[in-house]
Amino acid sequence: MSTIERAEVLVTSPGRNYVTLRITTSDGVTGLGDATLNGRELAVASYLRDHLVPLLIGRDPARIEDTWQYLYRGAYWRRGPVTMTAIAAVDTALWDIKGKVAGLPVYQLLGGRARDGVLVYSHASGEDVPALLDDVARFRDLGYRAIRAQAAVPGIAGSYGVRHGKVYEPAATALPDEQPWSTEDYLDFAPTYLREVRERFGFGFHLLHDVHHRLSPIEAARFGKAVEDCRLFWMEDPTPAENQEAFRLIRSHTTTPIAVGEALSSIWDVQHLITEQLIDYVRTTVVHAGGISHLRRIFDLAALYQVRTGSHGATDLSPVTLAAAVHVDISVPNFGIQEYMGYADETAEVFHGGPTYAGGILLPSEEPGLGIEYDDEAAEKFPYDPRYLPVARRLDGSVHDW
Ligand code: GCO
Ligand code: MG
Repeated sequence: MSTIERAEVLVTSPGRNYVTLRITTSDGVTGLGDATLNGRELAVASYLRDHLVPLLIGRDPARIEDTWQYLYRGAYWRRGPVTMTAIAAVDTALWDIKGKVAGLPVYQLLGGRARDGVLVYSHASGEDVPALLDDVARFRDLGYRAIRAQAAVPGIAGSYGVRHGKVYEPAATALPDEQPWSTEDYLDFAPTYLREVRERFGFGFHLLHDVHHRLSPIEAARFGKAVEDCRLFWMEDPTPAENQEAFRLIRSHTTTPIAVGEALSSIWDVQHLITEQLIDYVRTTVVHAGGISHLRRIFDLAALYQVRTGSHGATDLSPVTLAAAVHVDISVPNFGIQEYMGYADETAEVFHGGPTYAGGILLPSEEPGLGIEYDDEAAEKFPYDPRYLPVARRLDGSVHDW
């Protein structure tokens, strides 16, 4: 029997910080799993290195579900982003190994293609409305069929979602940047630019918007109503989702579809959102929600309630997660859309391969396993670089949800 012989935790910063788990079997097969938790990277690296790696050595790499249950139940302490990200890395690496051993891409192990390709959305943004409109035009020219639109709120420095340079990167400072926030100004402004996007470009593509947890339930209801004529694909994270009940109130006021889940890490965190049909899209993904095995479980639950998938795919999720997500996306019946922002040029020096983009669609690699390789030599050029996400403060100085 093949056994797990080695498990290495690899930390590198090619454009941004990534934590990767590489498992090697006694037969010399390797598998990769992403373990990146933005701004808390080393907590997961330690969880893996100090607590999970010793448990993996000598185990049968083929027993993915058993290993998942062993690590989850065996921890005694349940859920939480650090635990679920660490377990996700192990699970993903074992799926990669299983694919390589079988000589099949992972999506074939998950049941094969349920569709021809994976619809993606990317991020258009601007410091003002003309800049946003130019950026939307650019993504239309690149063939995107779905585009997220965010513009800086006038007078609010560092508004969420605005790209500076080639890639959007909010974790940009060695200590958290404190950024101002005004709900009143946002609520007055955001619907106007979303409408301008529709007026200029029409309705022949999907338009998305991320509220990024900033509103109260009744404010979110007002926002959703205000943008109904823009026919958004979704409004994302209108309120912080710890309060699952809040979405009932939002829902009772608006038909704007709701997407939630990028900051949630288990099926229990999204249980009521799904079973009470309080959302339309569940945004959990491989790296933060327990890996391919657990994500499939969430998506199957969602399918029962006509909730579709819309996995998180920001740049702080490594190319290993993107590759794994696309294998899942192409194989599940209730796929909705996949976020895809692209990566910094340096990232491709470390992570080779992965899905290919054409005309608004991603296709999974046809290589056995996930189809991603890690370049140790290149990784060494990019040492860990501590970065934090910003913190938001209301204009009266109190802390808000960033
Ligand atoms: C998104 C997300 C990201 C998060 C980031 C936090 O929809 O892409 O909201 O931009 O802010 O992943 O680390
Ligand atoms: Mg988001």
